[in-house]
Amino acid sequence: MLAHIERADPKWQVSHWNGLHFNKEWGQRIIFDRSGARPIGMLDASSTPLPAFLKEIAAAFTSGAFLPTAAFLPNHCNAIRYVPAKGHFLGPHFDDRRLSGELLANISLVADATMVYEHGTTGERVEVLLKRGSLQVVTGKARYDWMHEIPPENFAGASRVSLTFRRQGGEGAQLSRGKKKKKRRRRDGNETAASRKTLKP
Ligand SMILES: O=C(O)CCC(=O)C(=O)O
Repeated sequence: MLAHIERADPKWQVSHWNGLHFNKEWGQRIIFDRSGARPIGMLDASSTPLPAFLKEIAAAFTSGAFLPTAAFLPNHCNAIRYVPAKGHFLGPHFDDRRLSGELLANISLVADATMVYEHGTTGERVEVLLKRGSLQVVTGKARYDWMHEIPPENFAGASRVSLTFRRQGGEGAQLSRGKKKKKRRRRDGNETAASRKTLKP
């Protein structure tokens, strides 16, 4: 799996979106405009639709054995490579409900890490150990009411790679949500704690 991720285009890019790390992504892209958010087609012709190795991975957890992912049809995936020595981390965020549906499926590779969930209203914090090789499924309240983050000190190894599958646009994504609050939303496709408070689940 790792070799596929490394080899597949596009190349890793330094990302400052929700923290600092390397990122690459495949599949359906969404942009925001005056009408909210809408699909604008694929990220780039060479890497989309989802490469075969990602479809194979998704098929493994959407084949029926793993509920609630049985009906999940991901059309977008991003990989993140964290190198703690470079100060990498995942900043606290909600995945933007205008972009993707309720279900997020996330695979941890190379090393364990501890993700911290923080309730958007109460500030309650819960730690979730993401074991190397594990699949995390985020849905319901965990998806909409709790931010998630991985602080720099929460990586157990010298590097960690994750794959996150989503259904961008289409059913489930609430494309017109937050339209009136546009100025308080980030253009890069995620919700901050402040902007999240302006939305209802
Ligand atoms: O690295 C992870 O496990 C989570 C990644 C994530 O939350 C994201 O890509 O939005």
